[in-house]
Amino acid sequence: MAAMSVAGRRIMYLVTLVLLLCSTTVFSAPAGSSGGSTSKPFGTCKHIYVRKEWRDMSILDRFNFLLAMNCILAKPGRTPRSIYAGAKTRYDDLVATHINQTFEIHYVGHFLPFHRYYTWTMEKMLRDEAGYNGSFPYWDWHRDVGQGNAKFFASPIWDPILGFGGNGDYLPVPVEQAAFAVPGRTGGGCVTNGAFKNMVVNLGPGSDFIGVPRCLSRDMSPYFSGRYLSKNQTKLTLQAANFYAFDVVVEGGPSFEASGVHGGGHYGIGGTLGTMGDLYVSPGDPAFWLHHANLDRVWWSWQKLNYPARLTDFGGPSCLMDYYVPGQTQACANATLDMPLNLGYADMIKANVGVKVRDVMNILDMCYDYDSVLDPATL
Ligand SMILES: *[C@@H]1O[C@H](CO)[C@@H](O)[C@H](O)[C@H]1NC(C)=O
Ligand SMILES: *[C@@H]1O[C@H](CO)[C@@H](O)[C@H](O)[C@H]1NC(C)=O
Ligand SMILES: *[C@@H]1O[C@H](CO)[C@@H](O)[C@H](O)[C@H]1NC(C)=O
Ligand SMILES: *[C@@H]1O[C@H](CO)[C@@H](O)[C@H](O)[C@H]1NC(C)=O
Ligand SMILES: [Cu+2]
Repeated sequence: MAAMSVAGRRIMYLVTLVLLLCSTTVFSAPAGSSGGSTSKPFGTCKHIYVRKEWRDMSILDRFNFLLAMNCILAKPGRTPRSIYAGAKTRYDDLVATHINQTFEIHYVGHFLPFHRYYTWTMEKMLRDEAGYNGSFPYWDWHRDVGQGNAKFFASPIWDPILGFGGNGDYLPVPVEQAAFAVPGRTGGGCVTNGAFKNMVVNLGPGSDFIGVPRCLSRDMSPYFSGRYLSKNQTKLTLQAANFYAFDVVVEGGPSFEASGVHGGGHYGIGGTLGTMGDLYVSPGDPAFWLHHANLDRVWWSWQKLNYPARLTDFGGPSCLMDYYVPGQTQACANATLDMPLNLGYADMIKANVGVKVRDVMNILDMCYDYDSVLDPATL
């Protein structure tokens, strides 16, 4: 116990230090910000940053990542209060953008491109505004799911000291919600340990832009993750013949009976009462970035299975759930590679208006890569 409190005090000391650096240090301008409007909004890569699984990162990188994330959580944001009254921090700039566009960026063809750019933006913010220079982490679901509750809860991702903290205490769901509760949910209360135990979720719940400041909560369902994040589901996902089919299998249907890997992470961590289970405000849980980085890795893995052809394979509806059904008329045109992606006040490419889907099709253009890809033949 003595060792733990020494570690605890050291973390407190370093958090204080980073918060100080965070508010005073000026970092280099983002890539691409010097050339004005250009056909390459991400600029020329000076370095390709390689993303790694959380537990494969060095202890120092993990430590610094958590500190830098706390920096973004504390740093004053850019969203004017007159626009979103509850947005206070740089982190909230990202959450507000997600809430604002909830029904424009899910169950559409550009779901994956938007979230690729969105996750890249968090990485860029950590580097340019919080001084982080380590690997950006992803969560390789397969290491934790499908082997029972104990294995899931013991994941180093939830480490109470060098991790994102664990589940919340069990809370029953209100009677009127019981029929729609996430199967296998086990928590619902505040996260009480780890690097984010004191964080405040300012925006939401739901689409509330004034916001009810509250704790980060988790309502884990190892069962749900086991069902939708096991190797068999990833294999099915990677077997999709074209992007349209790939997007459909990743997102699944809007029900717990027809989820895909995307929902497997959201409801496996957030359940019914947790932050990750809230469609609007889910990026309010820092675990969101690990899940979405792995989702992005699954897309990159799929692209690599027929490379470079799949760098331009894109499609799907441009408005919510407007999927093509033979014999029926779609309400909107399909999404195209020229579809703009808008990050509002979270944007890290200030000098360039108009990042489009085509700009994010190749992660190497965005100056990052993954240390490994998945192959359905070996899953
Ligand atoms: C950041 O990391 C990269 C790759 O390890 C390295 O090349 C670069 O010099 C580092 N930058 C700083 C400021 O430490
Ligand atoms: C994958 O395995 C899980 C756990 O056994 C099961 O619940 C799920 O239905 C399977 N999914 C597919 C796509 O086979
Ligand atoms: C949208 O894409 C689907 C699948 O490629 C296609 O069958 C459909 O005709 C397209 N819809 C429109 C409105 O272009
Ligand atoms: C909210 O989203 C709309 C697109 O639906 C966009 O035009 C607007 O700029 C966004 N507002 C902010 C503050 O991000
Ligand atoms: Cu989302």
